[in-house]
Amino acid sequence: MIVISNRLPFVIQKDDKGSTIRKHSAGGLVTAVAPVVVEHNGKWVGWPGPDYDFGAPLPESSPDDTTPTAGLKSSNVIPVPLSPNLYQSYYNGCCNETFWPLFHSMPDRAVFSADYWEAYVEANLLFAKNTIKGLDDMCTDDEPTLVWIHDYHLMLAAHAIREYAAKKQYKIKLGFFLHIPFPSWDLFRLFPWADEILQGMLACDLVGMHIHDYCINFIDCCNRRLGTRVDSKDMLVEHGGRYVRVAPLPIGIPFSRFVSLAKEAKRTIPEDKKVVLGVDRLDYTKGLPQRLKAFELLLVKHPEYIEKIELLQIAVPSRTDVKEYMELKEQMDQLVGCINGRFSTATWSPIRYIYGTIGQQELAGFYRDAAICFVTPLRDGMNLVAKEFVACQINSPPGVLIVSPFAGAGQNMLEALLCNPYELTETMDTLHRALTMPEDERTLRMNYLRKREQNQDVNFWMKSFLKAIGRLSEEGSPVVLP
Ligand code: GDG
Repeated sequence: MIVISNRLPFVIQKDDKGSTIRKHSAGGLVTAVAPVVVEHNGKWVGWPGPDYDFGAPLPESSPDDTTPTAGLKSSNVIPVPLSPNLYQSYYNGCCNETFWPLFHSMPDRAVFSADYWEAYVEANLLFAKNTIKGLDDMCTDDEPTLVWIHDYHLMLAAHAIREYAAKKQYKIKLGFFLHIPFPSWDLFRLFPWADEILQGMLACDLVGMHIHDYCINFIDCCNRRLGTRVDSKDMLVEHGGRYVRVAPLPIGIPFSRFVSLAKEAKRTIPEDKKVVLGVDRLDYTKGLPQRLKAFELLLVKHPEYIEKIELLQIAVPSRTDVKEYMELKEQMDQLVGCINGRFSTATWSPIRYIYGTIGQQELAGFYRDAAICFVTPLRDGMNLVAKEFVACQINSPPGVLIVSPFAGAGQNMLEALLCNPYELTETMDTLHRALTMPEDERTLRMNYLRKREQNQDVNFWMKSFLKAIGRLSEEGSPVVLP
């Protein structure tokens, strides 16, 4: 198995003494996929971070490393060299200023630039070339090698890999997973190089997305833009004499790890305190200003909550060199200041705002002890915070999850309270309903939510992906389209 993602599963950094070390990345993807790459002696292709000097030996994991990437030897890792200029235009430019807003259905924020696009094509080709190096080491005559490409950074990488494998007569299966939404045709068509993106993704055998709606959007775009024959019922797209399977494969979380973390976490929220919790990267897709305004409205309409509840918002700094993100930070600072200034008393402030990252153990404690988790993105591929919250809800009686229908999680976590974050009164009313929900209803809803996340955890997701790609015949043609 070869996994390709924009970043390696760890960042290579210099420590105080100038030695090169690995810094672990804690995401669910790494937790689930790294052990499988280790077990099968596979490879991981990705950018190692700005501190790595190309040509220098890659650091091995330290003997006391207990993270999921500990077993990844340097021979399992292929770092992709991207110059600072290329990285700027490819990653900050095309990925973050174009695809991120467009795919989150915010076209007014998207920048369309031929320079960015050129950098994106170049970077994708570099990722593909480095993957090809891995193929030479791994492809045998027996089992096909699985090449698993992750996310919107690498939508063009598959084509060159497929061509090379065909030339060498290597058996491979190419899989792609998109972690963000796939937009509707009407938005996708704004991208001037839409054909290339679709063709790039169709160079795979399987295209996985979080939910059915995104799959339908993708299939519709293939049909309308490329004129390909599609079967929306069986989710197949015919392309280049092959059939590409498109499948909803909602990602899960390492459920049992979060339960253990929650069991061990110290209590930092006193038992008599009702905390409404928000945990997000500071990103304009997450609906943070709307969330603060809905909370403010609650204090206006229901003054009985004054001195009784608190909004604890963790906002992790993200893409801090992009203008939109700097502006959002300013806006949040102002809103928090205004609301706290307006409602604070001598002994209480309504909002506790952490601009930074906290440890995962502490986070699990917050998830466990919060009365409500307030997940209100304007658009979100899935949203793992909603899932991590329910995993950590081991107290009795439990809290309540509020989730936006515009997050993938809002489509699958059916027992959560849904609210439209674009409408402040509805959001405020939902918050009030959650705060006053009877204990037995909370318990019933939470039990169902937890069961589903436990059964469909991140390992289940990975196995589902492997099963979906394994089901294809060698030619990639499981059924014939009418
Ligand atoms: C993309 C898609 C999709 C947050 N604050 C802290 C912290 N976190 C961790 C959470 C969670 C992760 O960050 C955030 O995941 P999300 O899913 O909410 O959002 P994105 O980063 O936008 O992820 C998203 C996901 O990919 C997976 O496919 O669900 O839709 O946008 O795991 O726990 N972790 C720690 N401290 C913090 O302060 N340790």
